[in-house]
Amino acid sequence: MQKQNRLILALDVTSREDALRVAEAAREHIDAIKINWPLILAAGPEMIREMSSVKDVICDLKIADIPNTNRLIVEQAMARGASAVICHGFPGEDSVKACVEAAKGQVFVVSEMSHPGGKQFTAPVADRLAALAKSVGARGIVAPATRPGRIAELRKTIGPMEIISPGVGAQGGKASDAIAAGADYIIVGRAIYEASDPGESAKALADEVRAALQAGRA
Ligand code: 3DU
Repeated sequence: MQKQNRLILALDVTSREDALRVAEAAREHIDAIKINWPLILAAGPEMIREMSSVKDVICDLKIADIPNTNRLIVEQAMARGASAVICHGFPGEDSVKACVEAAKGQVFVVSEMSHPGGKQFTAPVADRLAALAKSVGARGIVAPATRPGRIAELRKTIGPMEIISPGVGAQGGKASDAIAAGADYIIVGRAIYEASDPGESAKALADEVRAALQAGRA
């Protein structure tokens, strides 16, 4: 996955036409496309392959099952061209390990979720979920742009592993805050695909990220 714009497009649209339109418009300003259930259910799993010809695809299936089922799910996603998958950590070490093995390490584990309900069950165990991700050799974690302080905290647990961070825009988080707190990439959906000009919106976010990085270096 490139690390040029540090922007991952969450392509939660529900038709192939919209997916192609938004991906094409945002293409030069993003590093990867995250595909979740809405697009897969609406337009089929072949969207993974189709989008992988535009950018690297992260399959956000929030995988959360027993190890054997996790393995089968990850194999299907990778066989269609996914570069990485996202799984939950709460099913336990064996379940996360099965994902890591099947994806050859290309796994992001959800830690604290970004929505208000994320405080209820995920926040109290987020550091343990992040430590689990590290111990099984995952690539990184998903941490909330809505609570940048938590990104900085979780960074202490995982060291140089990657942090991808949703919650920018529609959920109230700011791209610059998430990057300043230590996120490697921000994940943005509605603020791009619901914009009247998705390409312009993606560009503005990528510019904001660049400015935050420069300010951090100054
Ligand atoms: O709020 P947005 O429209 O920018 O979309 C955010 C995306 O990130 C969406 O696909 C959602 O399923 C995913 N996500 C979170 O929003 C929060 C998490 O903790 C994990 C994933």
